[in-house]
Amino acid sequence: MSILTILTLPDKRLKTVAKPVEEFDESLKLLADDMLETMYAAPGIGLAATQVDQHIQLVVIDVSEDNSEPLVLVNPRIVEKNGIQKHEEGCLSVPGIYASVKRAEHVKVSYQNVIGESQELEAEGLLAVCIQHELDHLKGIVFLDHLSVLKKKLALKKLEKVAT
Ligand code: K2U
Ligand code: ZN
Repeated sequence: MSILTILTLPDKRLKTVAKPVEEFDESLKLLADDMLETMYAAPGIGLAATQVDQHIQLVVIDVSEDNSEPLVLVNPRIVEKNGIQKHEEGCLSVPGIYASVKRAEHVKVSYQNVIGESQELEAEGLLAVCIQHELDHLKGIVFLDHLSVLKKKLALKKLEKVAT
């Protein structure tokens, strides 16, 4: 297993739209394992393949207190969402920047597991936030893109300072 390099803004590769996974082979399993190890080491509770410069529809998530409940979502898509919640978000690709983002309170996600079996998951609260945050990454979207023009500008300016 390996710790992978996480892309950070302003890297344009974070804007790449990920392609569907078609081959459920050993390399997919290895990438998912490396992403989980990278996420736990960060530490984080989610990581999208886009963030490690692998532009396929794959995310890993673990919102448990003791890193005991890893989720590997392949070709995930939200099939139902309702309610609204606001949550302070950060991002491993936007170090040191935090902002409140509005998202759906409850989501139903359809996805495949790492061996290609179709699955469905319902989530609310922090898990729902994390799922929406990670699926945004697969569309080339970071949480700053949900902010007002002014708030995003201020955040990017702060990011520049944090980076220098
Ligand atoms: O995509 C990422 O960078 C992973 C995020 C996922 C996330 C962001 C906001 C809210 C929920 C999940 C990282 O895990 S950010 C670090 C973090 C760590 C613990 C709790 C919340 C956020
Ligand atoms: Zn993120």
